[in-house]
Amino acid sequence: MDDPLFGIGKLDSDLNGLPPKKIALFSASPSVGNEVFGYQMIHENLVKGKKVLLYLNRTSPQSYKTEMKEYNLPDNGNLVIIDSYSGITGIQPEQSKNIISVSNPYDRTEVKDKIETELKKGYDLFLLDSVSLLADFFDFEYAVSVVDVIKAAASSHNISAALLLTDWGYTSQQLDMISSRVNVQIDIKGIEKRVIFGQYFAIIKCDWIVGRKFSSALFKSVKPGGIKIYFPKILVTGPTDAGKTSFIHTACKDAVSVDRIGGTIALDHGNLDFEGYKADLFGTPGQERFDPLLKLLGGESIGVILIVDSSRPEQFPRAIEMLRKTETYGLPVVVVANKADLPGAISSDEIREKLHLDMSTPLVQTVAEDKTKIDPQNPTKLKIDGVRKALESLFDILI
Ligand SMILES: Nc1nc2c(ncn2[C@@H]2O[C@H](COP(=O)(O)OP(=O)(O)O)[C@@H](O)[C@H]2O)c(=O)[nH]1
Ligand SMILES: [Mg+2]
Repeated sequence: MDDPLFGIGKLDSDLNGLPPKKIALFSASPSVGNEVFGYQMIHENLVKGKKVLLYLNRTSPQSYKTEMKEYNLPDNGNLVIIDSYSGITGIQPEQSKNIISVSNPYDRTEVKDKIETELKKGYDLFLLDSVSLLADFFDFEYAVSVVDVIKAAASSHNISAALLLTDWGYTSQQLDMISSRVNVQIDIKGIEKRVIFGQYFAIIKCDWIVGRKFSSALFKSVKPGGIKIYFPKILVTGPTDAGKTSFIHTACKDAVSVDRIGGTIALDHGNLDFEGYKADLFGTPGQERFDPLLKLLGGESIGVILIVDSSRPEQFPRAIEMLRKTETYGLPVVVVANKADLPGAISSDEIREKLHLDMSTPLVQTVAEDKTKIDPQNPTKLKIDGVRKALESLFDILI
């Protein structure tokens, strides 16, 4: 059977999942939640038929499962939970064969015993939510000793384990005690300046992947959906009538086009939600009279989709010029050769040559979904395959 996964595309592709006997630490600053990483991981592994055990002291099993559902990451009824929360609050613990109550959560020995005894029964994945609550409830040294119990059990029973920690201001010596015991550490932080602009995670260390540098990733926790890698700005540009608006409206359900100036739609915006990624797509106008706007529109983009009309190579120099004017030349770019259906459409190779693209720049052909429905006054829906391929190619470069 395959190793347990993180359930987050970037982590799984960077780390090849979480191998047995390995311990992962998700260490979050207090302003950002790490619990969704737990939901996502549990869901992914239950769906794959793995046996998952959760030690829970942060909330009740019931609200935990409700939260999972709100993110559309439900447990499939097979999740086993050691409930250390109900005992603290005095809430009657939920009766279920999959819930193991800690009768006296103040009893240091019972907590460890319950974890150890249950892990012996054989699980693929163990999740502790959370280490910081153990440290606050008992003391830091005790939390570390629980990690040691988990480490030993994971090692003797071939279990992958993940620990969730919120850094409420522990000393670096304390954090090192946990850090030095885990095999992979993922920090989850906010980009903060009085308000939180964004959230990101970064692989700080990993002892089973060598010689590779990891990049950090912006993310959003989305209900429903869970953790999505987030790209704040992707520019969609190209000459007039190439199909920019059509592309954005095909890619994004809720796209809006603003500034109808004399029948010309000038700007487009759409929220993209695609295969674990979220992005804001911004479309530029193509007409030269809007050129003064281009630099502004291109600002802060991190990637570009350059759309050309395959049947109008005479517009290609203009397409390149749009990259310069939006000041996005040199950013990761995917070229979309649209209108592949038109009689004058030239081949990909010719387009590549005329646009002076090197082989590392992806070129994807797209075409209207239904040629018979094309209205020259309005954008049209494009075939989804091409649009998906273009987006995948760009995300491949960006991530
Ligand atoms: N034949 C054909 N027409 C298309 C295709 N894609 C878009 N169009 C049409 O081309 C025109 C310009 O498309 P639009 O998306 O508004 O281009 P923009 O100016 O780049 O935003 C519209 O009339 C669309 O219906 C395609 O693949 N084939
Ligand atoms: Mg348009």
